[in-house]
Order: sequence, then C-alpha cells, then structure tokens
Amino acid sequence: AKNNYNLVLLAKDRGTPSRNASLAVNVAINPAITGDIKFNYSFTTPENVPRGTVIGSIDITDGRTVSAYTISTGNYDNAFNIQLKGNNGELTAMNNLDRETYIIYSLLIYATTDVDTLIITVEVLVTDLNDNPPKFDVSTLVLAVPENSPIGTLVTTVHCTDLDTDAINRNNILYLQSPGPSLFGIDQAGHLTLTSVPDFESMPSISFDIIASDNQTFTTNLKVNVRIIDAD
Ligand SMILES: [Ca+2]
Ligand SMILES: [Ca+2]
Ligand SMILES: [Ca+2]
Ligand SMILES: [Ca+2]
Repeated sequence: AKNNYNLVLLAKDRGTPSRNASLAVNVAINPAITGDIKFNYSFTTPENVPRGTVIGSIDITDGRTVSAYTISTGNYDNAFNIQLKGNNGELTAMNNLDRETYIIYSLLIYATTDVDTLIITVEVLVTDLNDNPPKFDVSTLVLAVPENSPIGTLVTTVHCTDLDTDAINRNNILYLQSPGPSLFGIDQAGHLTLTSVPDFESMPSISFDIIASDNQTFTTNLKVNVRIIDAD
C-alpha cells in the first residue's frame, strides 16, 4: 500500500483580477492499526538486572507472520529493547531498572505483521531490592545537656529514611556505638534519652555514633557530640 501522498492545495480568491496561491503538502499515512485485536502482557522483574536480561516474550500465536516489533510509548529512559525472535518479540532490559525511579512501565508495542499492525500492551512491574542505605536527615548532631538531668530525659529525636520498601528493609534498626561508658540509649522511634545522670566533673563531653542498619546490608553512621553543661 502506498503510504505517502503529495497533495497540492490551491487557494483562489474572488477578486478581479483573480489571485491564487498554491501549497504543496506531503501527507504520510500511518499503517492501519487493528484496534479490536489487542494483546495484553504483564511481566515482573527485579530492579538492577543487567543489560540484555530477558524480561519476557510476546508470543503472537494466531497465524500471522510478524516482521517487526516496535515500542511506541512508555519506554522511559530507553529502559527496554524488543527484538524479533522467530515470530515472537523478546523484551530485554537496556538500562539498569531502578524501582526507586519507576515501579511500573506501561509499554505500547506495535507488531507489524503480514496482515496488519497489532497493538500490544505490556506492563512491567519492577520489584524491590535492598540497594539504598538508610539516610539520616542531618550529617552530625551537636547537643548540650545540663548535668544532673534525670534518667529518661529526652535529649533529641533522630529521623532516618530509606528509599527501599519496609519489607526489604526488615529489621531496620537503630543502635548506639560508644567508645566509653554510655550515658544514652535510643529506641526504634529515634528517641535519644539519658540512661544515667550526667556529671560535668567526671565527663564534660561525650561523642558517639548512632547507627542505622537495614537488615545488616547497609549501615549509616550519625556522629553525635554532647557537651554537658556545668551546674554549681
Ligand atoms: Ca534502586
Ligand atoms: Ca530498592
Ligand atoms: Ca535499604
Ligand atoms: Ca558541676
């Protein structure tokens, strides 16, 4: 079938003498899309799979002969490639898939066949891996606590986030790492409290780390410096 037509538009006015102008227009006709025949596929892949990993195969088994598969829309950052394998379309990963950027891709794919062009929708669900460390909302903490403050005094609350899902970060924990005798405790809500009464004369300042660990895969340290304020 002819897919290109050259048209000439002619405009002519009613004046005397008559004036006219012409405009050449090239019109490209898109291949016929068979709207009522639609194939839907759904694939699942973990994030970070290497380039070339096969995500899934599109299998048109209705007697048509496919000459090409083309991804029309939805292929953000050129995440996927599709190749003709026999009569099938093999969808492979191109760039590293990042669940923290795109969780679901909805691809619109055309299959050019000997009869017509088919529309195929492919949904690719990207599943989570633990590939992000916990992150505190500050990089260091400098605090001051009056001496003789009672046990249980809330000194501060630290906040920690992780881009991975909670299911992946199971056993995400906060704990303290202290070189000397510990004056503080922390709970899993990030509350840093006194576990003994501070005494300026014996310990004017103390340094330690608050550590967040996501299932022992990544740990992130937050440096804390606490000055004890002298009281008479
Ligand atoms: Ca990721
Ligand atoms: Ca992740
Ligand atoms: Ca994580
Ligand atoms: Ca004192």
